[in-house]
Parts: sequence; structure tokens; C-alpha cells
Amino acid sequence: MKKKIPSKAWFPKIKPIAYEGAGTDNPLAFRHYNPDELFDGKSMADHLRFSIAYWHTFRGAGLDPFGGATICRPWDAGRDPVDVALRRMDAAFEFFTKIRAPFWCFHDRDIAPEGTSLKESNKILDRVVAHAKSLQKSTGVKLLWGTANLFSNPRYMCGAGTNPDAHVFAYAAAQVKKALEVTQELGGENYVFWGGREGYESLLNTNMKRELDHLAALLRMAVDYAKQIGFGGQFLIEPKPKEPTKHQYDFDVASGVAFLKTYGLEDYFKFNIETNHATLAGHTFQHEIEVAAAHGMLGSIDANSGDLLLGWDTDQFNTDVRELTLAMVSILKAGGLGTGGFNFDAKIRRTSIDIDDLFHAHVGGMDAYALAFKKARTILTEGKFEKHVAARYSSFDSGFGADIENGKVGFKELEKIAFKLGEPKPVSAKQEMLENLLARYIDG
Ligand code: XLS
Ligand code: NI
Ligand code: NI
Repeated sequence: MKKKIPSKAWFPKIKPIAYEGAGTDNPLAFRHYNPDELFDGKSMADHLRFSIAYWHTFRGAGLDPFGGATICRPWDAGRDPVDVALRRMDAAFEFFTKIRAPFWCFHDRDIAPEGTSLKESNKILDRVVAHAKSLQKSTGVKLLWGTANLFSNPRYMCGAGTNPDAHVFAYAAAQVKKALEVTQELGGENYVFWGGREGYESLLNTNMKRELDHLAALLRMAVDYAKQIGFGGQFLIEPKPKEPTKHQYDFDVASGVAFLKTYGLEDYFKFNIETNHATLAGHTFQHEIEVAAAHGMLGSIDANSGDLLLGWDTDQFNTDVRELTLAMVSILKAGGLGTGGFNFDAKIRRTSIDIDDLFHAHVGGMDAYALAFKKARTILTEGKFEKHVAARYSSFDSGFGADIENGKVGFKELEKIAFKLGEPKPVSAKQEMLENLLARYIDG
């Protein structure tokens, strides 16, 4: 990655964050994330592919349902929203460079304001995208994924692809078309669908089957259009069980897999798994990763965490090394994220109003993932858990166990075996022993 920083400095007091090692007490240095360090001949930066989420880091103003903006940024001052958007983009690329993130992600409406018509919105978007393209070129920062915001504007209050009004569906389709084009223009490696309002509030006014068919139609059109324009990025579905709607159709990875397979779309999509969405669905982060990996559909990660005491998507920076190590073990075992990466879909709290809070937040998040990455590699190299799991299932490696897996036996054959062998002998699952072993890796 080139290190050139855009000329006007929006963060004049902050130097590019350096790796200083675990012993440093400099709060704005990396203790574990050493982007250039090689692991299996590949740099840590290339293994982790960290990405900054434009909507939180450059559009987050600290609003909550009880109060307005608390966070006010110098680049947001100005009358002309397009000028502000261009200036904000400069600030963003200075941030990406100084925090040493190789990627960024955006929604169309985060980076450019809407005009008074779709045509005008597209024109404004083109201007901002041209600016982003030149900043990508001068800094070397790349686009991990793009997406369309199909949830904020009131036209989408009853959904986009699942809206009961075909006119809204058409508008959403046109917006996705344009978002795909600009993602391609910026060399985006993936394209995400998070169905913010693709769900329902009440079944009294909802035809669920038609909504599901329509959502699949929208995805099918995206796949077809990508082929037409030669967009080679990976499509990703980002599941979330609720919020903003009461029930969202892409509830979790398992329901997403079923949906994609039902509509014959499984070859074109993988999953973008967000930690806080996993926990809202009543799963662990690692569970969602394992489900996606089991189907060969692990795509990318929206890196954040929730709060055990709050029942909504708090999108916090994750510094829980235990949770992240477990996730990282599953990701590495699955062969990594391919074109995906770790995108910080996370926001600072509304009380963290200083500009350097943005840096503290990302430094902590990046360090936690980097440490988890190293611990997971040690765990996998030593292979103790894998050895235990392999032994636990070894009765299926040969004999009638292998015949069960290969479909060579049925009830009759197994009945004979059960009569002959008598009562099976219970075997301990050794959970506490393994938890203690994990604790040793986490502490050490
Ligand atoms: C919201 C989602 C959203 C997606 C992109 O909860 O996480 O930010 O990542 O539309
Ligand atoms: Ni997300
Ligand atoms: Ni989210």
C-alpha cells in the first residue's frame, strides 16, 4: 500500500499509527497489529484485510432515539452538501491511511447526498465516486465492498425488494443497478445485500410468500446485471434477525442458506457475518461462521460486538480476545475469507466526541483481531482441539461407521449390529478440560 497522505490534514495531530509491540504504553500505537509482519509468506495486512465502514466512521453523529447529534466534525461544516461530501471523502482517506487500513466500505447514500430525482442522485454519486477513485489511486486504499442504502429513505418504509408496491421495487432495482456500477468503477471486491427493511411488522398486512419471491427476484436481477456488465465481485448476504423490522427474512446464516437454495441462488452468494447480528439471533459469532463454512459460503466479516445487557445492534468495537480467537480459529480452519475482510461495522459511543476517539476505537479493534489471529494460529498449529475432535468421531472412520457415512448400510444392517454389540459405552465429552485448555491459550 502506498503511504501518501492527502495534502489538507484533517487530523493534524495524529501521525500514522505505528506498531510498537505489546510492551508499549502509547495508546495510539499498535501492540499486536504489525501490518508488514509475514505469516506463511503473507503479510498480516493481507491476512486480515481490515476495512473502515464509511457510515459509522464518517457519518456517525451520535444520534439515538432520545437525542440528536453529539458529534460534530470540521469537514461537515459548509452549505453545499456535495462540497461537504467531497471534503469528507478527503478526511476519510486521510483516516484510512493513518489508521493503516487497506480497505473501506460504503453505502451509496453515505458518500453522496440524494438529489431531487433518481437521475440527479446518480449524477451527484458519480461526482463523489470520481473523487473517491482518485483518492484510492493516490493512497492505495481499496474498496472491500459497496452496497445500496435501501432502508433510510421513507420510500422504503415498507421494504425495498419486499415492498408491496411494484413502483418501490423498481426504484430499489434502479438504485442497486447504480450501486453495482459504482462498486465496479471503484474496483470493489464484493457487493453486500443487507435487507434492512426486508421483513415485516405485522402478518395482518403481509403476504410472506410473495415478499420472499420478490426478494429472490431482486437478487436474481443483480446476478444477471453483474454478468452483463462484467462485475466479478462476490455477492454477499448479511443476515440480521430483527431491527429495524420486527422480523427480517435473512434471519441468520442458516435461514439465508435455505432461502438461497430454495431460489437456486446458492452459487452466487456467500455471507457477510456480523458479530452483533449473530448474537441478536441468539447465536455466538463462531456459530454463524461455522454454519457458513459448513456450506462453503463464508464470505466476509462485519467486525463489531453487542452488549449483553442491551437487546439491539449497539455496533461496538470488539476487544474480547476470547470471542475473537474462537471466531478466528473457525475462519482459518475454513481457509480464510478469500475476497472478504474484517470490516469495522462499529461506532464510537455518542459520548466519545473527540476526533482521536475514532483512532482509539479502531486501534483497539485492530489489535484485538491481530492478537486473536496469532492465538488462533498457535491453537491450530498445536492441533490439540482438532486431535480431540477427530478422536471423538473416529468410530465413523472405518467399519460400519464409515458405511453409515457412505450410505452403504440401512436400518436392517444397523439393527443386526446393535443386537450384536449390545449397550454402547458412554464416553466423556471432556468439555471442562477443553475450556481450561482454551483459557491457557487466551491467558498466555
Ligand atoms: C446494519 C448493518 C449495515 C450493513 C450494511 O445493522 O450492519 O450496516 O452492514 O448495510
Ligand atoms: Ni453490518
Ligand atoms: Ni449491524
